[in-house]
Amino acid sequence: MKVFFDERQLGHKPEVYYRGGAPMPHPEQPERAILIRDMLIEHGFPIEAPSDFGTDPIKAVHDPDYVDFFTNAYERFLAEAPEGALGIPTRHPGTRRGRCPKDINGAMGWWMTDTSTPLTENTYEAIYWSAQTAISAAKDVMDGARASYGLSRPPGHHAMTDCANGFCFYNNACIAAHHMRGKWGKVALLDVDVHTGNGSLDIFYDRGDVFFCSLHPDPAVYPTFYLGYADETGEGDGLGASLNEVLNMGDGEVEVMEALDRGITAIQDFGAEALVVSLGFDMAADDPLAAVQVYPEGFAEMARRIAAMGLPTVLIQEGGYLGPSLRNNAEAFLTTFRKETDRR
Ligand code: SP5
Ligand code: ZN
Repeated sequence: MKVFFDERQLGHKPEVYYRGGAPMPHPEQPERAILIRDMLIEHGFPIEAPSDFGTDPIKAVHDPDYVDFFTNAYERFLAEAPEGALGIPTRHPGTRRGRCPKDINGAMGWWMTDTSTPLTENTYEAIYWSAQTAISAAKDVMDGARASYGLSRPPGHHAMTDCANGFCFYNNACIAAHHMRGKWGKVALLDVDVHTGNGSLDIFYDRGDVFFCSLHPDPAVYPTFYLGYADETGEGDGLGASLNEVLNMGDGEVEVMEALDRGITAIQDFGAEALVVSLGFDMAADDPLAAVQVYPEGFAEMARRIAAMGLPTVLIQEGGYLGPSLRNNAEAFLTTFRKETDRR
């Protein structure tokens, strides 16, 4: 199983995260990716640089103006920013009516719905190569690999067609899944990050060609609040092709595996020919954003159950934050997934 990764993804350096208004160090740090990469090198995984597919596959999922906004947004922000300012929006339109203004602060609020996606000096390079990493992993599987892993960072599953939120800018997993439609008629996206894949849900909500399933605690209780409820099952052509498996706060591995099995069954009933996994490790019991309790052996068991679906599979890294078990959880999932898929 190949691993795709590019050091330019490390250039996004968010400093501050506001939790309930309280500033704290931002959890989505470049060291997350370094830690996972180094663990994989120790296990002999081949690490490959992504190819450059340009912005067309990104714009196939996102508003082209949203994609282009980031190319020079930080420079525009810096040109007018007071000393010491952070690249975060301070006002939001609260509606999609109206227009994106020329003013950079107005534009930032137009394209971002929270304060967790700051613009930093090399944010564009990082999000561009994070997306290319995902597309490269998808291409590897389209070319015949049984499985491939895109070590994407910053993550993507909260990003919608035209807005960043929840540490996410470009929706890497959706970009990969849509790209894979070039080869397969029906693709599924399974999101096992502990947070709602609200961006992915929104992007594929009215599409019948991509099935989306996310496992996460009740969004009314555990952010992201606005999407991810059990009664959201898709609309139009996509009716029945979205599935929210809602967990309870503090759930253990028994409940998580039951939810995972329901998701897997739904994906099989849909008739998916290929699979993308939004792979977060923040279901860990000791994750800094912990909400449920999964341990390394639980991550290995998730890998076994997903691999047993027998589908061509692209794993895309989402969340999972620096804590005592991040390395062990990534190791358990990824070495197990490799073993189960190399066996064929
Ligand atoms: C990709 C990803 O994992 N994004 C995370 C977005 C987090 N959003 C808000 C989480 C709020 C967590 N509150 C945690 C309390 C832990 N004691
Ligand atoms: Zn997450």
